[in-house]
Amino acid sequence: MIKLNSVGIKNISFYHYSLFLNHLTDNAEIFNDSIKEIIIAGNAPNGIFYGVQTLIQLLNNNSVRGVFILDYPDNKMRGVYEGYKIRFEWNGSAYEFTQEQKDYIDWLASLKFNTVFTVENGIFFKNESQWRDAYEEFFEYSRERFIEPVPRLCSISSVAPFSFEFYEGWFVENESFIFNESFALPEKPFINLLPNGDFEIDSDEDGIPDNWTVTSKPGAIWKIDNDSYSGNHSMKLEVPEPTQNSTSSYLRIEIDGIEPDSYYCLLSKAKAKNITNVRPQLTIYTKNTSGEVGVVQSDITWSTNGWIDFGCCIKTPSDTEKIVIYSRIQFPGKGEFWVDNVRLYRVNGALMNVIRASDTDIKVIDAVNKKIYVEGIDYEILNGTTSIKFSDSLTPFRIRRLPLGNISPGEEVMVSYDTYLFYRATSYWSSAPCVAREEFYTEYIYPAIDKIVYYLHPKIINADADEIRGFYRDSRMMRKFNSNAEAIAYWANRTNNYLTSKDPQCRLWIWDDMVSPYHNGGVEDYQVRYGGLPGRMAEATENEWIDKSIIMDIWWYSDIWLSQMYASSKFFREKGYDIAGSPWYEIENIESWSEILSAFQNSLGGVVTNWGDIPYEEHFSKFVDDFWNVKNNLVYFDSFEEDENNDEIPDNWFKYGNPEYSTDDSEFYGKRYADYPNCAVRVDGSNIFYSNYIPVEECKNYTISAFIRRNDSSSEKPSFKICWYDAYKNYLCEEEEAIENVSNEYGNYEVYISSPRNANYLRIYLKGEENGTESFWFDVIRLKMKKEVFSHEYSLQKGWNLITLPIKTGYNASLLYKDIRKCLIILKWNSSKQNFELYVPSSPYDFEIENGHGYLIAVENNTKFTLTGISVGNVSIPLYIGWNMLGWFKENEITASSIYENITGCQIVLKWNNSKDDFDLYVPGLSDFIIKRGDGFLVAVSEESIWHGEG
Ligand SMILES: [Ca+2]
Ligand SMILES: [Ca+2]
Ligand SMILES: [Ca+2]
Ligand SMILES: [Ca+2]
Repeated sequence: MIKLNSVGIKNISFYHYSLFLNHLTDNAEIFNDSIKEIIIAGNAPNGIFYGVQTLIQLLNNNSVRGVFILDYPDNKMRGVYEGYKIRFEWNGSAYEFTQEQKDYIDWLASLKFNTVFTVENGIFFKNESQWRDAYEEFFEYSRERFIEPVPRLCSISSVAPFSFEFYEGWFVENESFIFNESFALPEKPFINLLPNGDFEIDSDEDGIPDNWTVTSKPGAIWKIDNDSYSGNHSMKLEVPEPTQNSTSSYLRIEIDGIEPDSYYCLLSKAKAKNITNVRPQLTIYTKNTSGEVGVVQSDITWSTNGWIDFGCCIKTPSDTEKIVIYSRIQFPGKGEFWVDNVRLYRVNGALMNVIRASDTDIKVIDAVNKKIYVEGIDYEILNGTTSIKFSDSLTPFRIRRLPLGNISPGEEVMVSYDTYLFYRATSYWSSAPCVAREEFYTEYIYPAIDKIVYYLHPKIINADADEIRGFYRDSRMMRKFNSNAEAIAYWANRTNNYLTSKDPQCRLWIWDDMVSPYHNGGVEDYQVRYGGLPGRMAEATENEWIDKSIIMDIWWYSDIWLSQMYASSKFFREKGYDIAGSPWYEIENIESWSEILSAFQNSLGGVVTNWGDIPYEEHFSKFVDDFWNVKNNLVYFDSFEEDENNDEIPDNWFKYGNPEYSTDDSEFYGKRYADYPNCAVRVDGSNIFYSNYIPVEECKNYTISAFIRRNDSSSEKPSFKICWYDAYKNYLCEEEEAIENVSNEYGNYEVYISSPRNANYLRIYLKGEENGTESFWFDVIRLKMKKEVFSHEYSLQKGWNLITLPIKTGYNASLLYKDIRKCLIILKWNSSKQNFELYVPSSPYDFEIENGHGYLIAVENNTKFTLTGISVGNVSIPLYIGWNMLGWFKENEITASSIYENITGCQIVLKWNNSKDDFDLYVPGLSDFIIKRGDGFLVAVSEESIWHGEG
C-alpha cells in the first residue's frame, strides 16, 4: 500500500475512493495476461477520472506495482489564472479555441487541475457571434476533463473595453475662464511650463542643457546626445553595467510657482535599449512650502522599439509649491535611456479630453452670482477630440458665448468638467470605468452576465478589481458615493445581485487586494497617487458592506509577505468570506500558501497565476501536488504583530527577563504593507519569550519553524525549547533543539519534534544559548503537523450505533449507507431545529456527513467498517441551546466529565450504549465514562458557543 506521503513518489495523488485493488502482482505487465484486475472506483465521475490519471502516472515501462490507494484532494479548488495560454485566436470574424489550447487543457487535466480562469477583458461585451463558439467549445472540452472554466466578466482596473463616457475622469472644479467676444479663455492657460525640455540649448557648452541639473556618476553618465526625437538633441543616460552610483545619477529640474489642487501632466518622448533588472524612470513629485514631498508618480519602461510617449499626470496637494522632475535608472538596472521633448502642463484650463454624457458635462456658472448658465441658451460647446490616451495634441473643447444669452463679453465664469487623464503614459488604460454610471450596468455588465449565464452556465464568474489605479475621483463618483470603499462595495454587490438573480448557484469571484486591510485596501492614500481621494478601501469588508457570497482570492506572491498572507486569510474567514489563495513566481510561496490555507476551515483552495516569466511546468506540478495533498497542516502561526495592551509582549506570549519587542523596519522578517505593523522579537540566553499553551495531538510529528537571524557575530546557537503538557496542562516533559548555522540575515529554520503520549498542549520558548550573551531575532513562528494516513475500524453492533468519522471523507449519507454493509438507517441531529433528519435509500433527503458531528447508524447485523485517510484536524461547530450531537475525532481518549467541563454551559453528556439499547448519562455526581475516537455523543447546552473539539 502506498501512503500518500511516500518518499520518492512525486505527484501521485488521487481522488477519494479511487481504488486500485491489490490484485496486481509486483511488476506485472499491464498489457499482458498476468494482470488479474484493476479496479478504479470513485464516489463521483471525477474520482474515476483522477484514478485513471493516477494509473497513467504509476505506469512505468508498461508495468505497475500492485497497490491499493485511497485518496482525495485536500482542496476543492485547484485552479490556474491563465494570463497567457488561454487567450483565444481571432480568425477574422470570430475567436477560435485552438488545438494548442486543447493540448494545454489536457495537460492541466493530467495534473488534476479542476478550474481555469480566463483573462480576456470585455470579450462578453461583444456580440456573441464573435465568442460563443470558441467559449462553448472551451467549456465543453474542459468540463469533459473535469475542469471548470471561469470566465472574466471584466476587470474594473482597466478601462479598455468601454466607450469613452464610461471612463472615470478627473474632476476639474470651478476653473476660472474669461469670455472674450466669442470664447471662454482660461485664466491659467494650458501652456508648457518647462524651459529647454527639448535639450537644444547649452549656452556654456558644458554638456549640461540650460535650466537642467545633471549629477552624472562614474558608470552612470548623462550627456547630450544627437539621437533626438525633436530638434537635434536629447538627453541620454548610459549605465553599461549595474552600479550603485546609478541611483544617484540624475537629470533633474525644479519648477516653482505651482498651483495647488490642480492636475499637472508631464509628457515626453523616451527610448530605451538593453534595459535589464530595473527600468529607467521619469518621475514627477510635488514639494510643499516646508520642502516636504507630496505626491510622487513615475513612468517606467523596458527596452523600446523607437521613441514612445512617456510621462505622468498628478493632482497637486493643497500645500504644493513646487514640482520636481527627474530621471534615472536605479541600481541594479542597466542599459541606455534617452529622453526628449519634455513638457509640463497645468491641465485644468485645457478643456481637453472632456467626458460629455448624460451624467456629466461641462458646467458653466457666473463667477460672481453663481448663476448656472444653460447650454443652448447662454453658450454652446464646440467639441474637441477625445482619446483613451491623453496628449497635448488633442483638439480642445471650446465654450462659445451665444449672443442672445446671459453671458457678457469680458465676463468671468467658473467651468467644471470631468477630463480623462492617465497616471502613467505607458499604462494609459489602467484606471477604473465609472462604476457610478447607471449605463455601466445596464449596457455592459447586465447584458454580459445574461449572455455568459445563458450560453456557458459557469459556476463562478471572475470580476476582478485588483490594483485599481484611479478610482473615486470624477464628479459622478463623488456625487453618488461617500467614499471609495462605498463605491467598490456598490459595484461588487450590484454585479453579484444581478448575477445571482440570473443564476442563484453562480458565484462572483474577485481578487482581494483592494478590499483587504493587509493589502492595497489598507493604504489610506492609495488613490491619491492616481488623482483620486484618500480613504481605505478595506472599509468595504471591515464594515461588511460587500456581500459575503463573493469569493475573495488572496494574492501574495512571495514568502516575504507571510505575515500578511496569514493575517488576510484570518481576516476574511472571520468576516465570513470564502477564500482562496494565489501564489506566483516564487516556488516556496506555493507550499506556504497550501499550508496557510489548511489552517482555515472551508478555504476553497488555490489559484496559481500564470503571468509569464515562470517555469510554469515545474510550478504548476508543484502547485497541484501541494494543494491536492497538503504535506503539513498549519496548526499555529504567529508573527508578533498583535500587542493589544501595548506592554511590548505580543499577545499570547510571555517573558522571562527583558527580551525586546520591536516594530522597527530593520528588525522584522519580510515586508510591511500599508499600515500593517510588522514586528519581531529579540531574545538571548536569559531574556526569553515563550508562548501560551498551543493545542496539539499526542504521538504526532510536528515541525516548528521560525525566521531567525543573529544580532552579533559570535558562535552561540539559538534554540527552540518545547515543553509538553497533558489535557489538564500538567507538565509532562521538555526538549531543547539548538539551531545550527544561523547567520546575520534572516533565514527559515525548522526543527522536527514528536508529541509524547498524552500530550495535549505545548509551549514554545524562543531563546539564545543557555548562559550565553548573544541575542537573536525571531519572527514568523509556524507549528505544522505532518499529515499522516491512518485507518479507523468500527465494529458496528446490530441496532443503533452513535459514531463520528474522524477521517476526512467527503461522504454524504447515501454514500456512507452504501459503504456500510447491512446499513438500515442514518440519522443526523439538526441542532438548529432540534430534530432528526433521516436517510434511507428511498428517502428524497441526502445530507453531508460532517467532521465533528455524531450520526446514529442502524445496522441489521453486527458488521465491521473501516475508513482510511487523513485525520480531521480542526472543526468549528456552532452549538445551539438544547441538544447537539457531536463526535470525538482526536486520537486521545477522554471522559464525559472533561467534555462537560470544557463545553460552555454544558448540562448533560450522553453516549449511546448499544448493549443497553439506551444512553449512558453524565452529570457531575454520576459515574464518568470514556469517549474514544470515532464515538459520537450528545451534549445539552444552556448557551450558544462554537465547539472546536474541546474536551
Ligand atoms: Ca530635442
Ligand atoms: Ca550647460
Ligand atoms: Ca512579524
Ligand atoms: Ca501584550
